[in-house]
Amino acid sequence: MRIVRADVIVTSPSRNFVTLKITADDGVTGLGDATLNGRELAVAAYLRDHVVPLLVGKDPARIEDTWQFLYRSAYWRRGPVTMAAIAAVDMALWDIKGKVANLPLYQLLGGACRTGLRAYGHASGASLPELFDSIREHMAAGYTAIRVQTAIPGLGAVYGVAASAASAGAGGERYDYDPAQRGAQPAEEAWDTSAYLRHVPTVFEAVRGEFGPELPLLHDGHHRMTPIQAARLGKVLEPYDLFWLEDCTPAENQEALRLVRQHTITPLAIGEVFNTIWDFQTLIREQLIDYVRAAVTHFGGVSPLKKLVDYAAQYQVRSGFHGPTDISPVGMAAQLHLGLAIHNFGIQEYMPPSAAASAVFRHAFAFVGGYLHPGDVPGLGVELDEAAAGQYPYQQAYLPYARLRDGTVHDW
Ligand code: CS2
Ligand code: MG
Repeated sequence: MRIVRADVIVTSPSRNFVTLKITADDGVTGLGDATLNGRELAVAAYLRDHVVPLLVGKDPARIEDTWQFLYRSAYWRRGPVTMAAIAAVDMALWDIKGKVANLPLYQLLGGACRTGLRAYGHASGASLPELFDSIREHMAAGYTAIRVQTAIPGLGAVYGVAASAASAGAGGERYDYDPAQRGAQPAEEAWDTSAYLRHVPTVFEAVRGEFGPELPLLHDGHHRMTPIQAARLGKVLEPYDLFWLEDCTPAENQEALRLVRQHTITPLAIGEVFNTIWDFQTLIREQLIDYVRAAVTHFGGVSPLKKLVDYAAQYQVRSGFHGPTDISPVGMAAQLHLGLAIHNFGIQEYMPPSAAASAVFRHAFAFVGGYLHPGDVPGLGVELDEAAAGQYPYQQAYLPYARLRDGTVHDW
């Protein structure tokens, strides 16, 4: 069997997606997600100009060898663009292997360790009543775990807080539907960490008051605190028994988490912007985190993400794979197969794809009663409707960025 062609498909059904489609000489095809929010075309070019020419003629069955070839022969390793490109190839080859074996991917990864994957959804509000309504909406939709993000008094738009329907984004979709906003320039948001640190504990106190002690609650600090600020927030949130506090501080400096861990027992999740196992090594080896947040699309694919969770398992660290709308249905499918097959599964983030995206990416995975299942279709279980994809040309879009009151650029 030989790869005869590989196509890079860029489409924008409510948001931009980059997909690699590999075709083998017997006509079997495989899909891979290469979507890097706000930098999509960089990965598309990396694939088109540098990777696709190297794939044609290769044996699609040699997944690990192809991964090592793409990672090592590039000489320039790691980084979000490179690893998203390699991820797409890896996913597509696993898709082909599943179709050839006539098995869903999770069966090739060792079979199911559970009947479904518990998911968490994104509730948010500009006020407590709006937040409570959003939590109820998500519970009514089946979610049994809820991420809580809230507006901050004195600040305008902040990460994760849906614009109510009235002031929704250009497509009429909720703000938290996708943080990347179409346009030629990124939106600037004001940020004030002290105001945030004063407000968030009051919100979790109110949510626990309203919904009781059992509902698993998650919160995303979205990389905005210094280590000591993160330690403080983790500590004051302890009475509200969070499932996790995510990305509490930028973790390029992994040692920074030692200070956080020293001061709080609130479980910590990190890693959605990480691209290789090296980014996690100290965090896992020193038990500085409890969940790995890597996503298959940004971590180089199924093959390295499996190695990461196997390493994490030695330290009782569990998976919490990143699953916002900028992970395409192809990427979501791939990590659901992996999540079903691993023992140390923790929880799966799930922002449902839009109706337009689901029409372009017809997917076998399903969300029922708060749990996800990848389906039992051979391979990943996603078919790309290229005619439909052609209806949605790429549109420039950027993630917002943040500035402090004195104008300093801050982590968004
Ligand atoms: C977020 C993401 O879902 C999350 O946990 O951190 O929404 C993140 O902001 C986006 O994926 C950025 O593209
Ligand atoms: Mg996050």
